[in-house]
Amino acid sequence: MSMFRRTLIAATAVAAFAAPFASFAQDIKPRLIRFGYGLNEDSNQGRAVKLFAQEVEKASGGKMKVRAIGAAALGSDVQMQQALIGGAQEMMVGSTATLVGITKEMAIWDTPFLFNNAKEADTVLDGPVGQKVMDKLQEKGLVGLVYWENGFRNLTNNKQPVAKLEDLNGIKLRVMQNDVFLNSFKTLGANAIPLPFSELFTALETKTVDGQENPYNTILSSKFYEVQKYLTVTNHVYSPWIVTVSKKWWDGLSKDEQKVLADAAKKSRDFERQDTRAEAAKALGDLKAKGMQVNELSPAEANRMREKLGAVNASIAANVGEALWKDTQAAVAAARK
Ligand code: TK8
Repeated sequence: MSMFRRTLIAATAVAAFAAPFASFAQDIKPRLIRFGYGLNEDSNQGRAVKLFAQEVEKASGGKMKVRAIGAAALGSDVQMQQALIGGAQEMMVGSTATLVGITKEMAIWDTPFLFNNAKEADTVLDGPVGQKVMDKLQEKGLVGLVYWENGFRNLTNNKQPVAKLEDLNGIKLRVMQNDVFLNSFKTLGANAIPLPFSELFTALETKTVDGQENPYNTILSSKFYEVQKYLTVTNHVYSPWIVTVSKKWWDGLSKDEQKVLADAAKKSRDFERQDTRAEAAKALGDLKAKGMQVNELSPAEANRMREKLGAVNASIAANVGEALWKDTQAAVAAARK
């Protein structure tokens, strides 16, 4: 056997052996990633974090380990954001709405009735406008990786069925800690009370508040049906979740390590959206079966609500900047074509 052939065989053997363990040849160190989230482990959020963890372990040859910590055990969205900024926690997922205090541009996603369907949301969030808003986080010590779907939000309460605007009068309604949500529901006549999600179940149970608004998936996975009788189909806003990383920590990672996280985040996004949509499609039936009384708004009442909520648009545009407001409207119009 010639020297050349022998070398070739040896090289091929090494390549064949090394291929499945390609990550070992990469610049990857042992890393522990504390990944916090607010919902229960048994939720669309929990399932997607689990998938992310598996993908990271696989792609890093087991070197990078994700410790998933749900049910707000590491704190509310706002508390975790601060931990990421300070470098005390590596990753989290939560609503974009809870980031508005840090990055005001995030409020663009709180525009009532911005998207008519999930396809429009995906197109705009994954497009240049979504990226631009996400990149704004870097100035504040956070790196955004992907948007996940929280979903279209619907109203529940324990007082009475909400069939018309006036039925909201005086209802103590928990809203996210964010001025757009606060103003939106004040405008509709509710007594809007900002609270972190982690305190919501107890607040409903003890009747500190009468109602709340969240996607069907969350109403189901957080067992709000145990403490809420009435559900009104309002779809008043599409709520994204966003996966974020501590910039302090991210900047110390190698390019290969950053790529492992970015790729796994994309996989988790695609999985999460599918899983969430499949669950949402049957969740309303499940909630009825659990005893919730569900009503839809008449087209006339839905229009009244839409028109009233239009009043908050001007202040959103002023807060996020007219340029971003216009770019977003144009991106939505293009996605609609
Ligand atoms: C979970 C929250 C939740 C949001 C809310 O941490 O607060 O109502 O919808 O998903 O981010």
